[in-house]
Amino acid sequence: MLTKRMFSALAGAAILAAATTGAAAQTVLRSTDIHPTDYPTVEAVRHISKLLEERTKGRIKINVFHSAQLGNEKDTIEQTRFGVIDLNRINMAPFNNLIPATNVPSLPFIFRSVEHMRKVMDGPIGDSILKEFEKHDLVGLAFYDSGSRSFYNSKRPINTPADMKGMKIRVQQSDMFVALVSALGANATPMAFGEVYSALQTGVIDGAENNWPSYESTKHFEVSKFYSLTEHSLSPEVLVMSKRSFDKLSKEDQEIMKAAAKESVAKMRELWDAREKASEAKVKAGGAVINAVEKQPFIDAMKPVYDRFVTDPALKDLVAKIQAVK
Ligand code: GTR
Repeated sequence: MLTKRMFSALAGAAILAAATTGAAAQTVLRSTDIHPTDYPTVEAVRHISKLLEERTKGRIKINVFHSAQLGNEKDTIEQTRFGVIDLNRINMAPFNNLIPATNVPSLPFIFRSVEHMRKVMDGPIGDSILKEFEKHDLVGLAFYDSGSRSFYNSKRPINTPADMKGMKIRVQQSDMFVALVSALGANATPMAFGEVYSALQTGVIDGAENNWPSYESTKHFEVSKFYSLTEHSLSPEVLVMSKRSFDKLSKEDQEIMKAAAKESVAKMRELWDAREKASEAKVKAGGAVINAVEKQPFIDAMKPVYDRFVTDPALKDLVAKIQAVK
């Protein structure tokens, strides 16, 4: 849904605007992110802009809209497909219902570690998933880290799936995440990221799930202090470009864009690793109660999720390939 605020943010700005600055026309790409201005994903896209400006002698740059100025993730997907937004840094989960292959890296416990995730997403498997976006008017440019997602709630520490029975847990707008939470005996409530704080505060929901930096930046720890280290999903972030906008670039500029996006991954990870530590310290100082969790009962409970979402032979093959990466 387009809100008034989003309309005014979009109004008047020509997309891929060829504003004439002196002799050379300049292309200003519009990029969206729901995170605040100092978040590693936002900084990473600014880094791409810097590389683009250098490499095109200022012909191309990116205007990075942060803090959901252009809307929540689910809505911005449509706008990116139509070319109203040129670039979108977003999690894989909101794509799960649209692009079947994106379910795979979001699956619970599919990755053994961050290193495993990075190796898979940086290699041919990751590239094959990026390619899937093209069938949906998008160009997949790069994957970014999102750490691991754990459950937090305002009631009690979660040690076993039984502790989650009947809890109302916010999830991203993805059927796979709904199934994940349901398989643990809780009630999943899909909701936009920006609505979660007040839903926690008013008791509309009991909890949610996210990584350290999002738990901290949203201040959810203030209203939902039990953070239980289930680390159930490493669902990565992705940077996509509107195919319409991409096709307007020259072949040479398309290559510059692709290379700059890939190069930004290292920069993002450097910022991410530091931010994870800082956020963990901040929520602990802010009163969050953290507990370690024995993961096996959670892993065992995920069979119905795999049974339902990994039925297609191509997805089965993708899961097997990921598991085979050492
Ligand atoms: C964050 C992720 C966002 C969004 C958010 C959410 O970790 O970076 O893109 O998916 O979680 O839970 O909605």
